[in-house]
Amino acid sequence: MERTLAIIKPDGVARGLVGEIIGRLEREGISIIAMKMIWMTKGQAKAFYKVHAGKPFYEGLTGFMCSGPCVVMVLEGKEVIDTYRELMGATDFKEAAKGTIRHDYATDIEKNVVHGSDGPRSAAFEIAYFFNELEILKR
Ligand code: IDP
Ligand code: MG
Repeated sequence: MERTLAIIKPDGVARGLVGEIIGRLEREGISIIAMKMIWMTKGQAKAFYKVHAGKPFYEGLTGFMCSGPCVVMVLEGKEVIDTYRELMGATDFKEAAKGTIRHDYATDIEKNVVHGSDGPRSAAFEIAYFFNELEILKR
């Protein structure tokens, strides 16, 4: 079993896509083992996205991530990191496969509706960034 961090970003929450995105996870058979709503400060967004520090989109991305509430979730399943990234679609929504979240809903590469960890190391860092062990279901 693997875990990954998923975020419904401020554009997804503001546009009323929370139910739609969670429905897609449930229909895929992915287990949600932790979930909450947060509104990050700029400092929290910058530390979360520190791997992108120095890139041209870092300021815009972190400003956007603290512009409104997000839903953060821990997902669990077999190969869930890749399965969820497939559900999200490519970073550039114009290249995202039909039927993916970004293909269907993204309007701007800086926003992108959803976030997902890109590997086991980033998943471990990102889950611990938002959740302590008491907040994650054990089954
Ligand atoms: P990912 O979200 O598909 O893992 P990353 O390359 O990790 O993509 O980028 C993180 C986030 O930064 C993206 O989801 C998107 O919001 C933003 N981003 C990535 N590339 C660009 C870009 O070229 N212009 C503006 N924003 C970008
Ligand atoms: Mg990424």
